[in-house]
Amino acid sequence: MELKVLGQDNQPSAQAQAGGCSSGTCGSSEDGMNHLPDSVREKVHNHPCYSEEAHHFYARMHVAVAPACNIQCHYCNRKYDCANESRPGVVSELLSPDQAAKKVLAVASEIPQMTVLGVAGPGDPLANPERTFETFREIYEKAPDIKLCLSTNGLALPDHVDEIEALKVDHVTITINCVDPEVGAKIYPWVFWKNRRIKGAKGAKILIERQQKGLEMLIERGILVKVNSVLIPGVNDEHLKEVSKIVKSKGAFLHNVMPLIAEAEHGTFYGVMGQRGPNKQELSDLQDACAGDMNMMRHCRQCRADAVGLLGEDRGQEFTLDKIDAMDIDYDAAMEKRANIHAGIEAHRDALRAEQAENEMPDLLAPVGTPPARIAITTKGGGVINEHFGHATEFLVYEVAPEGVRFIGPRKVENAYCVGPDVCPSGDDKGTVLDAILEALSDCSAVLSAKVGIEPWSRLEDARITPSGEYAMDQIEDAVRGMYGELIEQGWAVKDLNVQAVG
Ligand code: CLF
Ligand code: SF4
Repeated sequence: MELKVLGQDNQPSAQAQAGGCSSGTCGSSEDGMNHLPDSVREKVHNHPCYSEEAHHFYARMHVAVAPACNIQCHYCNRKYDCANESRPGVVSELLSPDQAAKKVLAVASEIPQMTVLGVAGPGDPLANPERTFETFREIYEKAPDIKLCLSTNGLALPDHVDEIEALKVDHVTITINCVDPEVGAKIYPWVFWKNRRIKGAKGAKILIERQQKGLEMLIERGILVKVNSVLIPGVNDEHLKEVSKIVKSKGAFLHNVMPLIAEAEHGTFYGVMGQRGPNKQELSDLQDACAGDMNMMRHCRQCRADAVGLLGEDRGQEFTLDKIDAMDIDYDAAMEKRANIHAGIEAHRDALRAEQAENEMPDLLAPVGTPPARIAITTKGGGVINEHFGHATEFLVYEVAPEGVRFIGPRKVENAYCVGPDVCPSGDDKGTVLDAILEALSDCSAVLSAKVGIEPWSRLEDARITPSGEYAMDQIEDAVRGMYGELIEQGWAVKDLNVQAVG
């Protein structure tokens, strides 16, 4: 069957065939949502963070309108974006609400797959309520087809639930790292509350109470809540299981456990004190432990506060203020085009599901007891293997076992191995970039790309990672299953999954 999705030029391409995790083991996969009421499915089906499947097809954007913050986290340096949703060490350009609204209309016109506008920093959106809500108000009035999304530390949340509801901000993320003030005192040195700086466990207690109250108020009003937690080994790792239980019991929709990234050069308290982040296995073990209680998000990319595009890509440079000023935007016309394109994407997803339902899958992919393998893939979106190894800036890692396939998470590589003849690294530089990729994939037994060059091919083989270009344009999960079969036939050596730090 020929299936069409949009490429970066927004023209339908015949390259894509499928999308998402069909195993139902990803907490936020569409299959895992069949039990949800229609009203909730409607809120989730095209939100790239709330649905793992949707993130192959739909994009989000953030506008950095909120500079101030009302608490201090030990993993934050105010020179950078709020680390509760963003990758540490990244600085976004601050916009006024008017500039932000203009940018949103420009992006929505140029990238019709963009369905969600989030405000996530660079400080705390609700410590800057006027700027945040002015931005939302403008978008609510001018672009009613865009979903609004907000991320907060929760301290000011109960004061703003009415406005959140009135502006139809249907998705709110609260970063909850603890429910015990003694644990909180190790994460938050102070909170700024009622014009006073309150330190230690006393301050953490206020923050926790406000977060929980805000969560309950949002749930009462039918607003979807995602909870982010930063996993800090030795501080809140065991404790997060209790956090997950509690937020689930109160009605949170999704839990996103993110790894602490603490680098001394970022100048954060944890970075300077040498607090380590979790390794890949610690992160996925904790996500698994929490998954018994909760839908888990595993596809978070810890975006910038001004991110634009599909999760994992950043098209912000296409929408700088000078470029936006030069654009002539007819949003009514854009909305019509967007509606048509969204209908095409949904038809495509329906066709995929129908196709998957027709394909008879064996109950077991291999005899019981066959060890699981981790397999990395490269994709530009659309749910297929369509990215060259040398162009990838991230790898998606899947784990496949006799019982099925599940998504483990993305692995970012700081530099593409080869981004074109002008900037392609050479000699030692190329070797260094490749070393970093091999390290990122050290727990994987195979990597599937649209194409793999000769040099990386032999380095991958030396590292006992089987490269393959045979699955180009295949649906991701089909390809992963196929490669698992090949590995079994070859009698591959199982990898040690206890690997280096995430990040
Ligand atoms: Fe942005 Fe966050 Fe809304 Fe998504 S991001 S405010 S819920 S629209 Fe998404 Fe980015 Fe992870 Fe956030 S991948 S950092 S979870
Ligand atoms: Fe930094 Fe965000 Fe924490 Fe505020 S809430 S201190 S901006 S990480």
